[in-house]
Amino acid sequence: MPGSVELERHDGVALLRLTNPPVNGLSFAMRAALGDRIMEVLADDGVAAIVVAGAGRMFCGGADIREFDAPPPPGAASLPAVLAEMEASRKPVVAAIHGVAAGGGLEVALACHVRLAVPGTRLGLPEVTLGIVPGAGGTQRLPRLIGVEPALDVIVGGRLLAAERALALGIVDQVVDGDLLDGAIARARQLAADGGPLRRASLLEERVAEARARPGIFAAFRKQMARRARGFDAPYACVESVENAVSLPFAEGMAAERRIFERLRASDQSRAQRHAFFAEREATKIPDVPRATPALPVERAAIVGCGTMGGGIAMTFANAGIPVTVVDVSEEALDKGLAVVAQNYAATVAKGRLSQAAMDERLARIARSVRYEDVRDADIVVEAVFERMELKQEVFRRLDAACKPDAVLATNTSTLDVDEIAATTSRPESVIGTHFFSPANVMRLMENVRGRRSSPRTIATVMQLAKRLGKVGVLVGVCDGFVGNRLLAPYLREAEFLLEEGAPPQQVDRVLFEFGLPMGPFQMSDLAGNDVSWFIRQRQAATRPAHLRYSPVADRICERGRFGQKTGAGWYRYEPGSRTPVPDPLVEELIAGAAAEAGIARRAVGDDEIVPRCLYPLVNEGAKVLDEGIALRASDIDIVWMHGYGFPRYRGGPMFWADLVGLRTIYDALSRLHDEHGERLEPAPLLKRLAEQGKEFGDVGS
Ligand code: 3H9
Repeated sequence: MPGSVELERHDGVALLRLTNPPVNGLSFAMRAALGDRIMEVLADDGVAAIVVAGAGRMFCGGADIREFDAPPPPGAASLPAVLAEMEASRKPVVAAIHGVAAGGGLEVALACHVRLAVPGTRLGLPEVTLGIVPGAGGTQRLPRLIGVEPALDVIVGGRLLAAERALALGIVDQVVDGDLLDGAIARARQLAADGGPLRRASLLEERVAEARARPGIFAAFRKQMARRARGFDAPYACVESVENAVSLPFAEGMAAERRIFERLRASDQSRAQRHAFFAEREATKIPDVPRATPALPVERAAIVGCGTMGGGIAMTFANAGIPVTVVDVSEEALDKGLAVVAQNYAATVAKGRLSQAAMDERLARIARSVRYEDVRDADIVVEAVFERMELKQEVFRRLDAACKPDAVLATNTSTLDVDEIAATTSRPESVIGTHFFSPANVMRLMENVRGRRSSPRTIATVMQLAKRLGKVGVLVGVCDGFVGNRLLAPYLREAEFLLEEGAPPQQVDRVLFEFGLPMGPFQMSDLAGNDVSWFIRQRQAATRPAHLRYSPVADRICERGRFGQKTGAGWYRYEPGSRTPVPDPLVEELIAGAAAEAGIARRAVGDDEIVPRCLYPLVNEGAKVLDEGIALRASDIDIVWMHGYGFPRYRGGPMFWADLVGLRTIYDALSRLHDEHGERLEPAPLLKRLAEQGKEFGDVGS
């Protein structure tokens, strides 16, 4: 990314425009240009005041993240130093902000003396989401400007705030309704004419002095963020840096911020989180479905099936402002399903995260019907009935008859063959999978499954829809389990084998939780419901190769009606009304019995065996999925697992994590497991190839 700073003169006011499309990223070239321009206008007697603005769509999206993979080039302009010059200027400097001011972009604005923004602008310091701390004074100037606790919220939260919120907090001085540049130039000129003292954030001591008198605030904040920040380094580093703003003079706080920034920039966590950022954007690019492909504008939607998934998907549409009709076989089924929807909304209202008015509006967008004719106007219909092929095919036959000709017909199947479903319609080109994850109104992943005949228009429609629904859409191909559940299968399988070999469920769960997953495999199954996978296993039983090892423990648990939390027992026991898993001797007995039948000698399993044993086979499956073209790129698999299964973002998803571990290490370990356990753990050809060539999954296709 190059980058320049254009200079325009407006009768004594210098307008500096950050110019580096698409987001005016602060590349090294841009920082140097900004430094040069500041020096130029400060030395120019014809300039009495300065306005800093952004060209094109926004003010500035922050540092150019692509340059973070290497240390700064020798002699690179230091942004903090440039901003120090600018802030120290005796000529007033006004920031004219539109679009977005994020990260380094907001830090540029914080070093100006006055900040103006137009309505609709979003501002914030999202560095924490990239595994770093703000590195150009954000952690030192913001607490001085708005107070320590609000600054912690902004910096550790990492979200972009609306201009009005930023005004209320004191981040911007004014939200301008008229022409931004005219307003900013007039304000700058006025400030120069007044000749009064300029407000420099670095010199504001009142807020930090006040915080110094309340030393407990940082410990309290750390405690409050602990659950959300588990495993992440950056949120803690952000708190440390803000704490420095309180305990150190400005210059020392700045020096410490830089050291922390550099340490984190070079860390694996930050590399992983930057990978996640770009992976999310890559996932929207489909080589044979270019951006310009016409998509069907979705103005009305329909859902078939009002169970947990159907209700959650209906909420997703309603939340995005799209009217939706839910169809089910009976009024009773609709009553039951929609009562759950209403309860979910009410719980959000009770937590203060949604207003009653907004809840009413959303509920009003959800219509109900027992007649397929009522989906006639829908631009997209999402089928979310029970996971059985004949049932889904019947639904699609009826949809084919009822829907308007250009409607997209989507199935929420998590494992079934989309092509077989499409084949029952007269319009397979309009059929596609949209696999939502439970709870559908919360989980961000939408695994869009492209059938053999899905048309570019159908694909473009669901990919654009994902964005509109606030989801991350990933396009995958048809196979059993698609990307997400296909990789889940070997992970769960090896976890269950480890039980037979001697590890109790709570040990496996603990180690994988400590790795960073939201919960281990057995707690996850108990939460999701063990009956779902039991049903799938029954379907697969006929085709399961008889010579491969199979653990019957999960089936035996289900045979006893232990479907998980919802039945009060599964892999664990649950006290009534509690979600806390309690180890159950009965499960231990079932495991020991199965091991004895299979002649498996039980032993103490080391904690250090568990991650390789469960996750290397998952990565191996990922290599197969990639090789088969089911996933377009390794980073798409990462997205599926980060957003669908909670794979920790600070590890960048399973494939990026594998690259960090080293494919040679994984290949060698799998080869040993293959020798010990047989064919199911044979390293995938792609993994072997990459390991031998010293390459990474990230190199595939690039
Ligand atoms: C920082 O500032 C450190 C400082 O504290 C210290 C410095 C010393 N760099 O998201 P979009 C690309 S750290 C490089 O679709 P939108 C993006 O990959 C930075 N590239 O647009 C995409 O490329 P492509 C802190 C970037 O309008 C294209 O631009 N800042 C950067 O939906 C369009 O992106 C952040 O964390 C970047 N900084 O949203 C903000 N940003 O077309 C990160 C974007 O090839 N950025 N690209 O796929 C964002 O959150 C959004 O991009 C933004 C615009 C809200 C700005």
